[in-house]
Parts: sequence; structure tokens; C-alpha cells
Amino acid sequence: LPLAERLAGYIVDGTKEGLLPDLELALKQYPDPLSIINGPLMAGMAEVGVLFNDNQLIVAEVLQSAEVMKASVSYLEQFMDQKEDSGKGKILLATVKGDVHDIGKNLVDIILSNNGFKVIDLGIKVTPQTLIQAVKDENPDIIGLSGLLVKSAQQMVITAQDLHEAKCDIPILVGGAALSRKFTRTKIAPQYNGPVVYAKDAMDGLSLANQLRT
Ligand code: B1M
Repeated sequence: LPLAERLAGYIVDGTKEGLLPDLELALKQYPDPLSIINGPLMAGMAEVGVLFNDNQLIVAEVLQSAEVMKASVSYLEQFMDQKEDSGKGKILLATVKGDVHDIGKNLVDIILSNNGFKVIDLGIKVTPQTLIQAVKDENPDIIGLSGLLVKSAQQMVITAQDLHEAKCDIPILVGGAALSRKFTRTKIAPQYNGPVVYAKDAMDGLSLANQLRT
């Protein structure tokens, strides 16, 4: 099989056997580590999503796929560009209440951390109350919310309302498969006093975070 198909295959099959040598090979063939993640590894994850939706995979198998994705990202992280900490600001990162998906959030963490942001990761299933407390404790410049479930999109609306009621108006960056730019503009942003911007992927998240800080 060609390398790209083998890499996607490790994710789909949930196996790490042969993964590292192929990631090393990919580092020589792809322009940078992120293009390996965004290309073949994400293609594998998309396939997992389709099979899962089709009841051809069970949760335990999807978890194994997630493990392989996490292992790949953590291996590739050491080869990513690291800019000196240029004090771009502090961002609180969280997967919203009710949602455990954290691979995308963790990728955003890596990309922002490697590009001069101080990231405080609150983890998964983060309630608005926890977020509000963290805003008070940490005084961040940006709040980053991730969510993949359809109900997480709704949860972001509630979270924005709760933050608004807590008199918070610092910029919010949102991302995740269940969201869209339109949903963000029409449903989340009207509930909030500060800017609310939608990022389609981690790199978009970085460029938006940079814009929000200038
Ligand atoms: Co779940 N899951 N899952 N799952 N899972 C999805 C999301 C689903 C689309 C699969 C499907 O049915 N086709 C579906 C959602 C349906 C819906 O609501 N529309 C689904 C479901 C139904 C569920 C459960 C309910 C299943 C069950 O229990 N019956 C359950 C929910 C549990 C819960 O949250 N309460 C569940 C559980 C799981 C696992 C635990 C098994 C596992 C997660 C493991 C983990 O994250 N630690 C899992 C996985 C792996 C997936 C799929 C297959 C892959 C998600 C992923 O990691 N993608 C997913 C299907 C799919 O997306 N193809 C699916 C790779 C990741 C890098 O992409 O997170 O989208 P993503 O991040 C992207 C962008 O979205 C963006 O940047 C990243 C790329 O650069 N981004 C941001 C994300 N957050 C951002 C934040 C930003 C900026 C950009 O700024 C702050």
C-alpha cells in the first residue's frame, strides 16, 4: 500500500504496529508534521467516523483509533516548528460540557503553544461554572471552546450566555465538527458582548487568535 493509505489504515484499524517507522518515513516525504496530521491521519479519522456512523465500528474500537491518533500527534509534536514564547497572550481551552472529544482541542493546544501563546487546558466536559471560575482566576486574553457533538453546539450557546451573565466579554474562539461559521454568527455571537469567531481547523484557530491579539 502507498504510505498515505498505510497511515490512514493505522487509524482505521486502531493499531500501532509499524506506525512509528511509517511516521518517520512520512516526515521525509511530507512538507511538515502538520500536513501528515491534516492529510492521511485525518483521512483515517474521517473513515472511522463513517464506519462508526454505519455501526461497523463500536465505541471501544473508535477509542483505539483515537489512541493511535493521539500517539501519532504526540510523536509528531517534537518535529513541529517552535517559536520562542513571544508573549502573545493567554488562552483558556476547553471541550464543552457533555463532550469528551479532545483530539482536536489538543491539536489546537499544541499549535498555539508552539506559536507563542500560553495555553491553559481545562480538559473535557467543562461546565460554564468551571470556565467562569477559570476566567476569574487566570485572567486570559481568549477563551477557546471545542465541541464535536450536535448538542455541543447548543452547549456553546448556553456557555456564551453564562459567560455574558458573568460580565465576561473577552474574545471567544470556537471550533469543532458540529459547528459552522453561520451557526457561530447567528446563534452564539448574539448571546455575547465580545467577539466570537469560528475556526475550521487548528491552523485557522492560530491565525484567528493572532488577529484577536492585534
Ligand atoms: Co465520537 N462522535 N462519540 N468518539 N467521534 C463523532 C464526533 C461523530 C461525528 C461520529 C459519527 O457518528 N459519525 C458522532 C457525533 C454525532 C453528532 O452529534 N452529530 C459521535 C458520537 C455520536 C459519539 C458518542 C455519542 C458515541 C456513543 O457513545 N454512542 C460518544 C459521545 C461521548 C461524549 O462526548 N459524551 C462518542 C465517543 C467517542 C470516543 C470516546 C470513542 C472517541 C473520542 C476520543 C477522544 O477524543 N479522546 C470518538 C471519536 C474519535 C470520534 C470521531 C470518529 C473522530 C473525532 C476526532 O478526534 N477527529 C468523530 C467522527 C469524525 O469527526 N469524523 C466522532 C480528529 C480531530 C483532530 O478532529 O476534533 O474535528 P476535530 O478537530 C478539528 C476541527 O474540528 C478543529 O480543529 C481540528 C483540526 O485541526 N477544532 C478546533 C476542533 N476544536 C477546535 C477548537 C478551536 C479551533 C479549532 O478553537 C478553540
